[in-house]
Amino acid sequence: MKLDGVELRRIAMPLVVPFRTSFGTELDREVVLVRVVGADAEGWGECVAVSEPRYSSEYVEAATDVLRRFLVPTLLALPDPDVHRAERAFAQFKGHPMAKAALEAALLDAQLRESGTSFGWFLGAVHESVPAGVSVGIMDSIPELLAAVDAYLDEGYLRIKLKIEPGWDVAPVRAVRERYGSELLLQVDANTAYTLADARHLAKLDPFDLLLIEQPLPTHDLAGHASLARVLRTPICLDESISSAAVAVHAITIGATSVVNIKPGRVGGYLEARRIHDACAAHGVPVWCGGMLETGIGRAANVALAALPNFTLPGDTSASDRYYTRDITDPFVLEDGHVRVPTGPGIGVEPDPDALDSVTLSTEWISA
Ligand code: SMG
Ligand code: MG
Repeated sequence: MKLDGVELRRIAMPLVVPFRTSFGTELDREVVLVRVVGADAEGWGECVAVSEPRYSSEYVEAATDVLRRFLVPTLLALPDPDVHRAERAFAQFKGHPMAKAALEAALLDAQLRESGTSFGWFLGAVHESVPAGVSVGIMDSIPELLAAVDAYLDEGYLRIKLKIEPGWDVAPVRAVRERYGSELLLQVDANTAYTLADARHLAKLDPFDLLLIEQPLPTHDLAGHASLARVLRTPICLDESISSAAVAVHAITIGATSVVNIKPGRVGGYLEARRIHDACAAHGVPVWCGGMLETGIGRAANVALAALPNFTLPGDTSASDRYYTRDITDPFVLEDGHVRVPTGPGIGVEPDPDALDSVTLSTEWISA
């Protein structure tokens, strides 16, 4: 497809409630949106990098810089740009998967809109809607946590994920398990907050029959996760560690992970995300779709991905109102605990121009 240029748009969206994890507290979601403009269609992508390099090394300003200086010019220089050629061209630059994923998603959206096909169709979605879980941040007290979980369960969320850190782990898990009983699908996410020396402590979570413990140890410590897996009964699920299909296969093979969280931004795009899905399926390892507090743009694409067959656990693909009072697209809503997969061309949703303007901090245009 012939490209006219690419717009980078910085937005800031206030979250409905602060989101506290073991690495920090988010109050506002600062996002770079990418718009790829072609002769016959345009497409949108969302960069999931956060404001500071605390989840991973990427952050908004760095992602913008690498997009502006390296990725967008590389895309615009391709004689016949398409998503597969773009992915290969981006590979010459090390790292920056979130920046690459955003531009790849915008290009893919444009390509699919041009051909009138949906993200779900392209990726191989087999469901019309996907089960929604919700990720519940670290709170100041157990009563406050239980009130939040009560409200989410009332809304219909099918699975609860508690963010944990040293000092906020066994007690909140026990409180939630005792209040809602053994039926509740419950899991925890440590975002790398522990070390192998905490293995005995983490084993205290075993009696609570968690679906999984997500990323207890540092990002690059696959061997440590394999050791921990031999001590815990709770299955380990890697998030931060899984940067590619090759790493996923390695982690599975050495016994470091028995469930995988897939986030397209973390792995460089939807093409690699689908490869991870396929590789995990081939190894009999279930996957689920992670979340990075996306707006409707990123959420639309994630929900399509989550409709692939090996996404057998509810994802962090919550409804728009869990994050934002006013999303920039038509909001994603919960219907019986599920979120509907868009069926229109591309990601199937559009930003609302007024909503978008009201949150825009800056835009820049890079011409072909
Ligand atoms: O999008 O609902 C969401 C957030 C889910 O907990 C969530 N994400 O490590 O899985 C994770 C965290 C990272 C959040 S960083 C902003
Ligand atoms: Mg996580």
